[in-house]
Amino acid sequence: MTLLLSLVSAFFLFISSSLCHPLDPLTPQEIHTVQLSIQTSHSSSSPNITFHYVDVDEPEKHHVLKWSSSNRHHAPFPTRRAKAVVRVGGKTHELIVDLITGSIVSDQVYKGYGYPPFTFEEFFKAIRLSLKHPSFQNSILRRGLDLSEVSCLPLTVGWFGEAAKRRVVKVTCFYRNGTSNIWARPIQGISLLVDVEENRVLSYSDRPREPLPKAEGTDFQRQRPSPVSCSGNNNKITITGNSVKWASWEFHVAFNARAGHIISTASVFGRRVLYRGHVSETFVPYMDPTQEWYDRTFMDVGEFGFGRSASSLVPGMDCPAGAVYLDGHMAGTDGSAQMVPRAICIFELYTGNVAWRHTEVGVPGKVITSGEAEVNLVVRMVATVGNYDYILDWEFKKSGSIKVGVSLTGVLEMKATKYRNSEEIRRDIMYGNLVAENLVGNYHDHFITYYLDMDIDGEANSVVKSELRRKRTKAGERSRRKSYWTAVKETVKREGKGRFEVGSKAVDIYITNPNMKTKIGNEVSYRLISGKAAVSLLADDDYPQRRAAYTKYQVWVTRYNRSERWAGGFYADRSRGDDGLAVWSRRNLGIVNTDLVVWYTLGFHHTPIQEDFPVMPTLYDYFELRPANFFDSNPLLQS
Ligand SMILES: *[C@@H]1O[C@H](CO)[C@@H](O)[C@H](O)[C@H]1NC(C)=O
Ligand SMILES: *[C@@H]1O[C@H](CO)[C@@H](O)[C@H](O)[C@H]1NC(C)=O
Ligand SMILES: *[C@@H]1O[C@H](CO)[C@@H](O)[C@H](O)[C@H]1NC(C)=O
Ligand SMILES: [Cu+2]
Repeated sequence: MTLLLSLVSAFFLFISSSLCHPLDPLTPQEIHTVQLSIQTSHSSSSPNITFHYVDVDEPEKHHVLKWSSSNRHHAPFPTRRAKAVVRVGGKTHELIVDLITGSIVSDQVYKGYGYPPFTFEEFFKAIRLSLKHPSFQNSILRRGLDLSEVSCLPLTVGWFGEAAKRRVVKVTCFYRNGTSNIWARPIQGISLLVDVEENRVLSYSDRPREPLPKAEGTDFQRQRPSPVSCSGNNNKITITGNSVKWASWEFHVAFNARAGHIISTASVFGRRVLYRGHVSETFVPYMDPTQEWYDRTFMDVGEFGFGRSASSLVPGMDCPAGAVYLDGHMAGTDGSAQMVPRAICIFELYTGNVAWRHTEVGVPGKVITSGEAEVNLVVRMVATVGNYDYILDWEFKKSGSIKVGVSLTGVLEMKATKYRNSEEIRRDIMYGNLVAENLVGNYHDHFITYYLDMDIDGEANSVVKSELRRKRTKAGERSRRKSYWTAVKETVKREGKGRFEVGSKAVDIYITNPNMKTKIGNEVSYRLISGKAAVSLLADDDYPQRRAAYTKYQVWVTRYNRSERWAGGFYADRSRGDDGLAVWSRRNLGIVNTDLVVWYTLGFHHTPIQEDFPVMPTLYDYFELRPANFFDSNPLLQS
């Protein structure tokens, strides 16, 4: 804190008293400063300003690096600013607020396609308007249902080539009457299109109805068993503000409404690995082309936000005993600070696996056995986006690996049907499977795309693609073998070639620092170990696919650019695919020995089954960033 005392502004001191790192998330006081400044500058319409994005305006990377490498004494604390996106009078404003003076640095109207994320209040408003709508009430009564047992939910509507000029949601409803699992009881056929800014229902439709699925067997609430304690030890984790030290790792954890948790400036044994990593976008398209379902093509991060969807973690269920919890702060619709208690947990995980071992019997008269149990550090959050729960883990290993995993659970999005048994279905196209009587679990995907600003021993990095290829032994080689395989390595020169399908082919991707060598001359690297192969199967000219074009490849590499963090573009709601990773990559910039960003997509093609009902057991996939010639030998023997 000594550095801060030398700075002049009293206001600055007030704000910074709890700040330790330039990438720290906005404090509640700072969020308040942003709210006040913007309301003051737009005072004539201030009651109607809605806040859609408020976050730290990310300081220039070189300022942050200079500050963190100077031991916090000499380099100045980077300028502390906030970026906000608000809607005023039907326009989207992008503002930068100086958090020291509280003044507006810039205020520009965004004129491109697409809209900022929805807020909770807008969703609630759409539900209230729907429940009050006379035609809707009539439909409910005509079906013999009790209005007080109806739950409605707004869904984003995507874009299908129309001139989108409104911020709308499509409201769809469910009948509780005896269950808390609303998703299992869709009132099929009714939908309302609601303009969340004009506060009115634009259209109403009640198509031929399907039977209401029954309530029995749909509830998933259970008495929670007492927590299993298999850890309970946090004295090896040091958390100062948002900075974490554990084993040989040091990193910074932040939280924002859009990405959820963010890992920054991660280093192992004092050597840099990852400047910044977080979920960048998701894409969840449903495979049902009918009127009620075709537009379910969600991009949850950009349309709503993983942080905004963060669930308060439940000790003993979400995180083991002994976990350390961090609260999350964000701006609500009116710009005021809101807190998510226990948004993030950090804990040591005894995986039950062996980190390394060996038994040696080759030494006469001895049996030598040595090894180590695997103990990792997990940074976790849970985003509950409507029906689904995403458990998002960053797992740090003592071996220098970072394992990034997602578990999917929650409730399927389901469609009512007249069928009660699969054998009754003859020629009807179902777009999914019968998971219970009168209920179809529709086919869909989950794509979760990560932003990974890799800095392997510094910013200047390259990407090397290593393909394992079969070779025939040549006639002259005088071998009794006919074939073998070898690794053919190639440095990827440009962004246009920095797109890979992994998982299905024998291809390894290395992020290397061509300027740094191990003692025996290998380029220091990290290897990307991919999870299951999963790219989008939709046609390139399908509208949802145009918006989420980045799901056509599982790995992309682009040159670092401070304004490129959201793979589907910043304005994802009703976007048209004219911004985002696939567009940036077309610039085809050189990516040799320069600052790089790797984008990785974890993908799940989900064909629902009965066990996914009424609530699904977790489905897990991960990728790993693993040191490869980064250390001179196994680092586990050094710790
Ligand atoms: C706020 O919005 C409401 C409803 O759209 C409108 O009637 C009112 O005039 C607006 N107030 C201001 C100050 O712009
Ligand atoms: C609602 O639940 C009650 C109690 O189980 C039942 O008697 C009633 O028929 C149900 N109403 C509808 C419309 O399903
Ligand atoms: C950085 O990204 C922005 C947004 O995509 C783009 O407008 C700008 O030209 C990029 N800068 C460079 C140097 O490529
Ligand atoms: Cu699913």
